[in-house]
Amino acid sequence: MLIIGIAGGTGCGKTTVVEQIMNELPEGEVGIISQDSYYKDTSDLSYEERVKINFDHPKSIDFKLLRQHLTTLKAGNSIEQPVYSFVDHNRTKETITTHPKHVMIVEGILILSKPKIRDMFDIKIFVHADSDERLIRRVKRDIAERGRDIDEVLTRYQTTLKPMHQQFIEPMKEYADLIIPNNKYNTVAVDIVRTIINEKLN
Ligand code: UZR
Ligand code: MG
Repeated sequence: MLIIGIAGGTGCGKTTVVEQIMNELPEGEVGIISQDSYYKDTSDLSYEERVKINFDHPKSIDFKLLRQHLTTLKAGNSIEQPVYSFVDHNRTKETITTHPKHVMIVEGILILSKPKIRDMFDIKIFVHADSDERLIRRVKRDIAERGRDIDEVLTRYQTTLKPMHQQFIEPMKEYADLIIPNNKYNTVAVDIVRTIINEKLN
């Protein structure tokens, strides 16, 4: 099994890069794990309390469960990947059965921040986009898809997203094998990653 970790700040285009990598690869050979699925269960908190959680700090993620799941997949067994709701800021009751594949992609803002997780990746990728690009994408997405308003998004960006990015995300570039410049969608970089994966599959 080849495990690829894809990190990068919010709005850098991780999800798009992953989708493009998966496109054209043989169907059923590549699996995906999203860090978002591993936000800690916060059912014991009220909605008002959950909104105040710092979702950009590594401590909001259940890395223990993520590591357990990666180990299980590596051993050839399936896992029940939790499903997260950004609207409720909480884990849902559903899970997605995720089967081990020849290639597993793990994506998320903080996935390179823990050495034990980092060491499980065969290839570590950091997707870079300038902070203004990321903010623009974040504003558009949170309003369109995650039920936020502009004030909420901008305040969160200034008070939380930016400082957490500087502290926990940007420094992880140091551990990357590959940094994808993604201010504009980067087809060449995606082709390169796809080629590496295809080589492993053959
Ligand atoms: P990407 N996030 C939420 O907006 N709500 C939640 O309940 C949990 C997470 C956000 C999180 C982070 N920060 O910036 C982003 N906040 O999801 C990571 N607030 O997702 O890499 O797709 O931007
Ligand atoms: Mg994403």
